[in-house]
Amino acid sequence: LAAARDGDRAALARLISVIERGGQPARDVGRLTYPLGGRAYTVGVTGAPGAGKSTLTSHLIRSRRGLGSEVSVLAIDPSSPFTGGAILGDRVRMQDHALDRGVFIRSMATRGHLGGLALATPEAVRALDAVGFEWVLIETVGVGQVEVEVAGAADTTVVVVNPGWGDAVQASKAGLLEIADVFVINKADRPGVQEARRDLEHMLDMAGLLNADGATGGGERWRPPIVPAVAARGEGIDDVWAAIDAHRRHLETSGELDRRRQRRMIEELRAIVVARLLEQARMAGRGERFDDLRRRVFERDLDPYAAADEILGWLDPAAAQ
Ligand SMILES: Nc1nc2c(ncn2[C@@H]2O[C@H](COP(=O)(O)OP(=O)(O)OP(=O)(O)O)[C@@H](O)[C@H]2O)c(=O)[nH]1
Ligand SMILES: [Mg+2]
Repeated sequence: LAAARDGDRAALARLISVIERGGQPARDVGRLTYPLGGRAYTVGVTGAPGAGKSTLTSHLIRSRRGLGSEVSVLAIDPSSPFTGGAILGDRVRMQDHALDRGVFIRSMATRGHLGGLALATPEAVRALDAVGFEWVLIETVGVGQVEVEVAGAADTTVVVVNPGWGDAVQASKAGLLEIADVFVINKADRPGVQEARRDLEHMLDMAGLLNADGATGGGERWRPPIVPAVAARGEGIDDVWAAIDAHRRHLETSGELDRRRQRRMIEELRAIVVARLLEQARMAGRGERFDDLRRRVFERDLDPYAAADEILGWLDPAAAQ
């Protein structure tokens, strides 16, 4: 950690590997990085496979580097057959920054980490925060619930869609509409941009009507802006940053940033507790004692709730994991 804070990028990469692998060493890293953080601002970039997230991210990096900020990127790899090539693709598209020491790009997969990506990602973000990155961009493919959750756990979430029939509807089905703070219609060099914009506006109107009783905690409600871009040509990048910056100002002036971060913290705490209980239950669910229980439930000697009570009784709250 000390080396990483001194700017040693290889040390930082190793630190993130430790977090990825999980277990006690990851927890030690977390204990050390946590008090050092709190300054980084996180931006999630998500969307369907191939929407142009990496291309956009690469330009977002370049643009913010132009202002002198240090930028890091976590590219989350859900390791699904869908996106098998994602890591390689990201490496290729982002190699422009390979020689820039103000940029750190890292792909992350979930391996040993208890709770998987949902828990490993905030831990990795805290490591990047602790070594002093002002910006942490998190690229995830919005395919599954966990990936959508990971992207939505950023301070500002950018959802990338493409022009063309139904992409907005697909985004909505994937749960991306709920987490979007900014929409980017990327590949705006293709036909259908106006239709995509209209679909998104329409869906935002509907969502606004559904929440009309306004449990917003006061203040102006944020309506996600819709920004066209041609990432492949670097067009629209300033507009995307302007939208992100505006959203950040909105969160900061309304007090919503702190509320969001608190909600996230509670969510994470809950997830840690659940993951640890599951792990303990998994351990308890082995051996003769469990076989016996299973047999009794199967023979209707014991109902499932009573069996669950019994299993909970086996768990050892003090067993640190
Ligand atoms: N026509 C056009 N193509 C683009 C644009 N932006 C990106 N692409 C192309 O779209 C393809 C996918 O781009 P990526 O940036 O890898 O997309 P991604 O969303 O990161 O993809 P995954 O991480 O695999 O989900 C590449 O061939 C890009 O060159 C654009 O604005 N217009
Ligand atoms: Mg990508």
